[in-house]
Amino acid sequence: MSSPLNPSYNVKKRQQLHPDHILRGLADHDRFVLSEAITLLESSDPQKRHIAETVLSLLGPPPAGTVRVGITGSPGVGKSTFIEAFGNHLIQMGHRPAVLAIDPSSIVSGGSILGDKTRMPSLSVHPSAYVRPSPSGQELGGTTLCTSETIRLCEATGYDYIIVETVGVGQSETDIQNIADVCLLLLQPGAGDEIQGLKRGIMEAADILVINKADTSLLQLAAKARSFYESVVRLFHHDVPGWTCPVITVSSLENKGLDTVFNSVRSFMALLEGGLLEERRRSQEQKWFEKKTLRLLEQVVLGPDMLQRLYKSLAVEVGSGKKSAGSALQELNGALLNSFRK
Ligand SMILES: Nc1nc2c(ncn2[C@@H]2O[C@H](COP(=O)(O)OP(=O)(O)OP(=O)(O)O)[C@@H](O)[C@H]2O)c(=O)[nH]1
Ligand SMILES: [Mg+2]
Repeated sequence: MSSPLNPSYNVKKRQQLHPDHILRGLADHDRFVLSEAITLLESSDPQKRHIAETVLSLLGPPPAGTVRVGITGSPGVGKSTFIEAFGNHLIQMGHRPAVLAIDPSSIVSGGSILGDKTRMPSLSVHPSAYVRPSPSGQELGGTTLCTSETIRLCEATGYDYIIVETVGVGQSETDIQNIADVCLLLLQPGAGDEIQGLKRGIMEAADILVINKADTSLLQLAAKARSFYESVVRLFHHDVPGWTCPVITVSSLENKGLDTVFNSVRSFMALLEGGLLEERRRSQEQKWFEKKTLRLLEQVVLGPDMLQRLYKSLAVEVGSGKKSAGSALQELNGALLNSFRK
C-alpha cells in the first residue's frame, strides 16, 4: 500500500533497495547508503539479505592498504573509550576509521543495548569516521555472523581502518582472529589477577597488549602491570615470525600512548606484507565459509515446521529430564532421515 502522505515513498524505497543504487552510494562514500546496506545484510528477511549479498558479490577484491583491527578485553576495561581516542588519533594521521561495535544482545529477549555509540561521542559524529553498533545476535564468539561482510562494505565506502569491538572475552574469544588482521587485547593496571580469568586462547590471539587506564596518577601501578605482562607474553610463541607481542601503556582519557599503539599496528602490518596478510585473509574467508555453511545447513535441516517443533519439544524434554540427550538425538535422527527419504 502506498503511503497516503507521500505517494512516491515506495518508489524511492525500491530504488534505494536496488544493488546499483547501493554500489553507487558506496563508491560515493555515502555513509547513509552504507548504513542501509548493513541493515539489509543483518535483516532476517531473505530477500533483503539477497540484495546485500548481490552488492557484496559485485564489489570485487578489497582495496589495498586497509587495516582490520580487532579489540577485545574484559567488560569495562575501556574498549569503547580507547576506540574513541584511537579513532581520533587515526583521523589526525589522515585516516578514515570505521568502528563496528558488537553489542551484547540478549539471546533470551533478543534485545540489544546499542549503547556504544554514546561512548564514542566525538567519533560517532565526525565526518571522517563511521560508528555502527550491531547486535551480536545468537553468535557466541563476540562477533556477529555478518561482521566480515560488514567490514567489506565499510572498505568499499572508503574507510581504511576498520575497528571491531567485541563483547567481553568470556565466550569464544578467539573468534576475532577470524576477521581481524591485528588483534589488540586491552587490560588494566592492578588487575594482574585478571590473567587468571583470561583463557590461554585470548593471550595467544593477541598481537598487541594494551594496558589501558595508565593515567598519570596510576603510572607506578601501570609500570608494574607492564613488566608483569611482558613476562607473561614471553611464555607465548607468536605465529608471525619475527613478532614479539608488545605491551603498551595507554590512557584513553588522557590521550596518552596512542601513537605507540599506532606505530605498533603499522609495524605488525608491515610484517604481514609480502604474503602473510593474503594468507591470513584467505584462511579467514575459508573459516567464514565453513561457519556460514553450518548456518545454512541448520536453516535447511531445521527449516521445516515439523522438524523445528520436534527439535524444540525434544530440547524441553531433555532439559526437564524426561528424556536422555542420546535417545532424543536418536528420535531426531530418525525424523530427519524420514524427511529426506520423502
Ligand atoms: N581513568 C580511566 N578510566 C577509563 C579509561 N578508559 C576508559 N575508562 C573508564 O572505564 C569505564 C568503562 O569504559 P568503556 O569504554 O565503556 O569500557 P568497555 O570495555 O567498552 O566496556 P563494555 O563495552 O561494557 O565491555 C568508563 O567509566 C570509562 O570512562 C582511562 O584511560 N582512564
Ligand atoms: Mg564498550
